[in-house]
Amino acid sequence: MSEISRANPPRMARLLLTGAAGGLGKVLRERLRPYADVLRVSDIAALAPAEGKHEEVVPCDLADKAAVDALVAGCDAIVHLGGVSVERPFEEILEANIKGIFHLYEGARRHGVKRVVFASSNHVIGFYKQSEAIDAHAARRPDGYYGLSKSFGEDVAQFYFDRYGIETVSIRIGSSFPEPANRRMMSTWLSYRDLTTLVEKSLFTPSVGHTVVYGVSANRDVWWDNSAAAHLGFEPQDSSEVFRAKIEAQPPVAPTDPNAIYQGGAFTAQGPFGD
Ligand code: NAI
Ligand code: 15L
Repeated sequence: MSEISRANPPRMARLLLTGAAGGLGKVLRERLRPYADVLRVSDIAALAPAEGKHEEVVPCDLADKAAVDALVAGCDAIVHLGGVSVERPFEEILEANIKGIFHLYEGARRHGVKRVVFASSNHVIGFYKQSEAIDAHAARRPDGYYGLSKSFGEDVAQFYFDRYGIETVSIRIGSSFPEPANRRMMSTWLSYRDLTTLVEKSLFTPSVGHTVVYGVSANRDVWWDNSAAAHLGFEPQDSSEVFRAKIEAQPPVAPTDPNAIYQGGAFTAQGPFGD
């Protein structure tokens, strides 16, 4: 698609941002404001107060179906970041991520929401080796309960498109932080600028059906091929290369370390919990 004009941005009446108190939520709360008359921000954690009449703050636990239904009512589109964002015991993931995404799409169906941008994760394919190159059609290989929940989320997105026509872009985010923290993230890093562009394109590109796209910057060594999502026109502008000297000054990683073997890195070796 053509570039989205930030000087004269496309607008909708009300956009919902879940997970707005989190790391990426705080970033996107600032950057998505121009795209809606009202940005409704939500989280289970404390949120900064609404900034004027163009924001609504709606606390909500994604595990609470009735609360999520009320949260979604009146929204044109949803950017869904909320949930447990790391590997945790299954019961925690079940409530926030698995029940949470079901509640979100049920609300979307009931209230006529047309578009969802889902923060999926590279951990749906985390058990591929770093020596492998994959695209969005590669069979999923989740690397834990967290990856399983994101894999389920992508299936929910596909189902609600096939059955109800609700369109979704599932962004398999790599590692989106101010800068890469280790050698693996030299490949998986997604800058906040590229994240923002990808979310914008995911919101406004027409006819996306259910599109799966890897959220990764233009790093030197990327494992993920986004040709299946070419219709989004996502062209990342940043690269982890500017951090290479800093990262390579870190102690070397043993070749037997999951961080050096698997695309999902250390997530592949976490849990099970409580045995
Ligand atoms: P984060 O952990 O900082 O933010 C997640 C937010 O969800 C938190 O503010 C948390 O309070 C909220 N949340 C948790 N359980 C909830 C519940 N039951 N009800 C309502 N809200 C709940 O994570 P971050 O880094 O901001 O990531 C945002 C999204 O992107 C997450 O879904 C994460 O899985 C996904 N993602 C992030 C990546 C990254 O590199 N930052 C990589 C891949 C995926
Ligand atoms: C994720 O899915 C996590 O939410 C994030 O905290 C990072 O660990 C990231 O993946 C990653 O793989 O680096």
